[in-house]
Amino acid sequence: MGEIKDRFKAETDIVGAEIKQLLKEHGTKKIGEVQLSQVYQGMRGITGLVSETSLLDANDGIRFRGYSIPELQVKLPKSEGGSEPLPEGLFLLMLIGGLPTSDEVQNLTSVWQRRSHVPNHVFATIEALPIATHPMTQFVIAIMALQTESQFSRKYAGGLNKKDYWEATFDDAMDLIARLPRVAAYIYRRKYKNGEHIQPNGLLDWAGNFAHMLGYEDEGFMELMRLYMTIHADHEGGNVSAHATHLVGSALSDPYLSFAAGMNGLAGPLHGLANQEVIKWIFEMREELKTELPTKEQITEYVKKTLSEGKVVPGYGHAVLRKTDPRFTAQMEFGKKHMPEDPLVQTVWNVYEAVPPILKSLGKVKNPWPNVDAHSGALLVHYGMVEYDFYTVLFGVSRSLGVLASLCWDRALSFPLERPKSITTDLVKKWLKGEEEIWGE
Ligand code: NMX
Ligand code: MLT
Repeated sequence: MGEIKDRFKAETDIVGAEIKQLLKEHGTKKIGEVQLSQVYQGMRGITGLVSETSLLDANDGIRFRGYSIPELQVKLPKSEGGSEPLPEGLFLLMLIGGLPTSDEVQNLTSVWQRRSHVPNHVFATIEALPIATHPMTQFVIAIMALQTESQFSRKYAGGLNKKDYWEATFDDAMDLIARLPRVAAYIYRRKYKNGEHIQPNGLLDWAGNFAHMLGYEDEGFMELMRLYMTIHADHEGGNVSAHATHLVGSALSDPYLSFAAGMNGLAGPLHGLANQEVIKWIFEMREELKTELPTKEQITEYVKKTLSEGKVVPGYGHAVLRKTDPRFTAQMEFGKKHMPEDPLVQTVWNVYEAVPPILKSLGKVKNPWPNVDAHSGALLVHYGMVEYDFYTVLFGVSRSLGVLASLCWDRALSFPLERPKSITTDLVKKWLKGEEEIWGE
């Protein structure tokens, strides 16, 4: 653990010094102009954040410290006999910056195992909720219950020197990531498996142990979890869960409070909840059409019906991407390798052929291609995880890796409170008439 922390500190010191110099020399350089429409329309295209862990290209998709998903599938360490990357490796890459060795990854697995204890009051808090409570709500409440363990919060209350914020943040991030699989598995087993809980297996990696605690021992499912936890981990800094975590963290709210905020954002249907919406939509389509494998023509009609009801087609479109999401492609490759004959998986592929031309024909959808959520559910159903309300929790466990690594960087680089300026339409009207100025012009 000490070694990871020391390497992180050394790396952030170097980058921190570079940023200082860079701002000294180029701090007044403009990187874009803001149009009025962008202010009203979700700040699309406004560059306003720094997030060191990953970068999204509209056409190429996500790169983690410069590496694409197919590259990481080759270069990151795997479990013995496995072929999918271990998410521990991705975390080290995002946190420190270089490709880790197998020994480093194994060491992190052990560190997280040692830090994975979840206090009883967290389970008691979950138990106090009605069983019908959505798993994402249970997840967020459990994270809030875990906040009693925050070292940052305790140390800050005791008078923490600014220069030590990063270390308490780092310790909280490690503890929280280590504990999340146990919390998530507890919610799953409580809600769907009669409360028959499964103890952790200390011989397994972080994602493998998560699969085990969920109750899935199939090696195929464990491999899926390794891939799933890797590809959902980060999507640069502007997506709702990453941005919310960063924003709340900028108030020096501790990592538990900040991550819970991010997870509340992930629980929205336009963000992470889309993974449950996709499979629900496909199940409803199959039910209505009374077939396991609808034809492309039938899918086309069903998509048109969805749109005519004023709904979005879940799993399609993106605020930044303008091509098929490489995370969709990685899952499609997994499906081709492990379950090419599965009718649900084939349906996902048929939907992929049917939807883009229809969305294109609307003329307003900027990206008609599938995102990560269009595929994930069908792979999970294949291994028997049919409880789709739970899917966003899986996304959330994975997302902790990126947003908490980023939060460590935020504190190490001493990023300030985030506080953009807002305006009113009344001010805009006066500004357009030349009667008032907009601050910052
Ligand atoms: N189905 C129907 N209409 C769509 C879709 C879609 N999949 N995607 C975009 N549009 C509409 C959008 O609602 C908007 O319509 P209007 O002007 O009537 O309000 C118009 O197209 C322009 O939107 P865009 O600029 O293309 O998309 P935006 O950046 O605003 O939103 C999403 C991005 C992801 C919110 C949007 O594409 C969407 O709602 N997709 C479906 C939900 C989904 O899959 N979300 C998961 C995203 C990935 N994740 O995990 O977070
Ligand atoms: C994500 O993974 O966060 C989503 O693709 C949404 C986004 O990037 O805006």
